[in-house]
Amino acid sequence: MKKAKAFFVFLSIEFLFLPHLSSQVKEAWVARYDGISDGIDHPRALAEDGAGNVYVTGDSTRSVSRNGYDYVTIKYDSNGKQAWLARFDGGREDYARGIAVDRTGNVYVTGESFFNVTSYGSSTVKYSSTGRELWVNQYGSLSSRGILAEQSGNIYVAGTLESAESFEDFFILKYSPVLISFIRGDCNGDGGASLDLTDAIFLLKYNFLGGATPPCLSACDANGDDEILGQVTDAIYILQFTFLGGDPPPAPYPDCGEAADDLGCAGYPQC
Ligand SMILES: [Ca+2]
Ligand SMILES: [Ca+2]
Ligand SMILES: [Ca+2]
Repeated sequence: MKKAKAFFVFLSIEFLFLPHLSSQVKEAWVARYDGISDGIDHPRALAEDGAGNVYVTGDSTRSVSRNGYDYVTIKYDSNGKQAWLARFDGGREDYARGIAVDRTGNVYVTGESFFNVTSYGSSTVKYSSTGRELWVNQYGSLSSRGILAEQSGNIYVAGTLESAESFEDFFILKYSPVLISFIRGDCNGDGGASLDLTDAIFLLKYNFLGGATPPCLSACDANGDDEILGQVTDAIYILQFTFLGGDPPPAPYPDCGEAADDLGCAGYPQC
């Protein structure tokens, strides 16, 4: 009987404290995504970037008949407003399972894909900070479950690897960025000492007037944000540096140096 009384007192005290505990948080915002034709949409993983933005990825049907899944990845700003949305369709079924964000806001998503009727594996996708797909890498017989982005640019994917010998195993796959040597900002490829008006013009012509393709797209990324297409920001960056005392391009500049090549560099003969 004593025990029963003590238990009742304990419950009463708990009850008294519950309202205080539940008032410690408030709903700041909610966001909802309903995909194609009110289809089936399942979030699977979350990440944040330290700047208040939050990222979610998951599976989303891609047709009116609700057959076939793609990855859907969404960035929300600190107010819960959608900043961008990217779908990945590897051709068949794609189920997202993990997401990570690196220090410059690039986003990595991994999951499972069916390559054809009988074979499957992981598909890992890198998006720029504005949600543009930069690359896709696939690995057979791997069912990805999580992903980690290291500050240095390395990516780790963890999942289950299936094989005839050992059935199903823990598996970690490390991706390292492909490094190339170039001078940032030298869009026309005539050398870092010649980073000038002509580089900005070369880039603007390429982007907006059907001009020649730069020899090294990564060199045109003067502000180093992994974006050049359809933008004026890199040309403005070059002009501000050249004429208005703006900041120099981030490394590699002014000397040749190695950096990740996410944009495509056919060749940079100056280095
Ligand atoms: Ca839906
Ligand atoms: Ca130049
Ligand atoms: Ca850029």
